[in-house]
Amino acid sequence: GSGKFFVGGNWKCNGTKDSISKLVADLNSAKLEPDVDVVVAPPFVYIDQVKNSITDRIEVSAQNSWVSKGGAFTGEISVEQLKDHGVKWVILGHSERRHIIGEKDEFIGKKAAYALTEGLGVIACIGELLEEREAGKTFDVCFQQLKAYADAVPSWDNIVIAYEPVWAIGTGKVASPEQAQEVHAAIRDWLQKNVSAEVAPKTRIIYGGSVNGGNSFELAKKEDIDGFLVGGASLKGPEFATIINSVT
Ligand code: G2H
Repeated sequence: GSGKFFVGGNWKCNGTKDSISKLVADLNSAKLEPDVDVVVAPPFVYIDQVKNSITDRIEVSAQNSWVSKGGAFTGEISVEQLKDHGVKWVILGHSERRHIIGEKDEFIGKKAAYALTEGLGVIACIGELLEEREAGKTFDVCFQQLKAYADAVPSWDNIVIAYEPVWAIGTGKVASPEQAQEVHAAIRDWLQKNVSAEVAPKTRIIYGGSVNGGNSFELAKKEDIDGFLVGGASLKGPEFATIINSVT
């Protein structure tokens, strides 16, 4: 793989003050391999609680951010507000925001550019739908989504790419290590040809989609899989720790 192994827990729209307090306690007491960047992304309203209770070993991410400076944007949360809470990362371009909420490539690229300019790290998600995979368009779709980031961002220094095939998200149908590796290698090749020979080897490309404590070890062995973005299994402290510790 490239760079330090990176594991993110995307809690999505889950949790209560009580359940999150238990999850944080479990994570604080878990034994985690030192050579892994670990990030959790709680819902906005619990960021303060998590930030105030979680070990410094684990950084906090948001699940979204506004596309520009805050102001008259009802219902949005600005990058400045996230930074005010000590948030270090933001997940952008998640398939649930693309396909349920309707966010488009260009808007996502602008969000990434703004967050990076303001100093947040960006977990930039991409991934194809089942019908796109079946039509042989997996690479086309991923490259188009990558291009939207590449056209907008000022630098790739603080970007982690998350490849999340939509058919594997929350379905229990994980991509095989070979399927994931094939796309990760293609992404790295795309970076090499379209961004730079320097960025390609050092950018971390993580896999997301039904990762759990039982499949993470085999996936982590693959050359171009540099970590994971974990949804459902990140809500269970011990299982999330197992996934973190699958670093090879
Ligand atoms: C993919 C993933 C986390 P899950 O969305 O981003 O979720 O692990 O539940 O498939």
